[in-house]
Amino acid sequence: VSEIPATTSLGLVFWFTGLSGAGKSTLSDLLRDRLRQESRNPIQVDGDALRGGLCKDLGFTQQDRDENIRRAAELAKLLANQGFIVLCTFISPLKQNRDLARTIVGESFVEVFVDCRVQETIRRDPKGLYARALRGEIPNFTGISAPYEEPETPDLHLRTDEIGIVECVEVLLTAIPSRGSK
Ligand code: ADX
Repeated sequence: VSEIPATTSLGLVFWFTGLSGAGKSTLSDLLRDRLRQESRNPIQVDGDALRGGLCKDLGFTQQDRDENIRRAAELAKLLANQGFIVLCTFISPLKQNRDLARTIVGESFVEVFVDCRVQETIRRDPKGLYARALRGEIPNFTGISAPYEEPETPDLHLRTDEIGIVECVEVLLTAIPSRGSK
């Protein structure tokens, strides 16, 4: 676990990247609850939620995903600059997506690789999307018919198919600077 620079005095952006079904939202929800208990200031920015409104005009081509990530990162930056701990959950499949988000957000950006084997996400398939994608019903589906480039040097690497979700949240909590002093 790498330490986040102590200069990050304001907000923080946890950017969860990983396959659909890898556990991004589950982790974000649990971390949100833990942070609330500690009277911190968590706020969630989620792919499915944004796509239901702010990013309704976007699909899943590479170009649309680029724009989806750009908007999300700009929103995260605004919120982090106001002191929120922002929990962003986006597949963000390409290195260029994550690099853009990092460039927009700046030094408060923490890339979290939510790592789960595709065989396991297919087994979990919480939304039934993998089954449909495997039948060829969803084009450009990440992990099946569209690429996911694994982060090579994420700030945090959580293997959700090997360690428990509670343990993952502990790792995330320890990465927050000055925890407990707020
Ligand atoms: S991203 O690639 O632009 O970062 P985002 O995280 O916003 O994706 O949205 C992913 C969610 O959209 C998935 O969890 C899934 O519910 C849904 N989805 C629908 N179509 C696709 C697709 N072709 N590829 C991936 N996810 C899809």
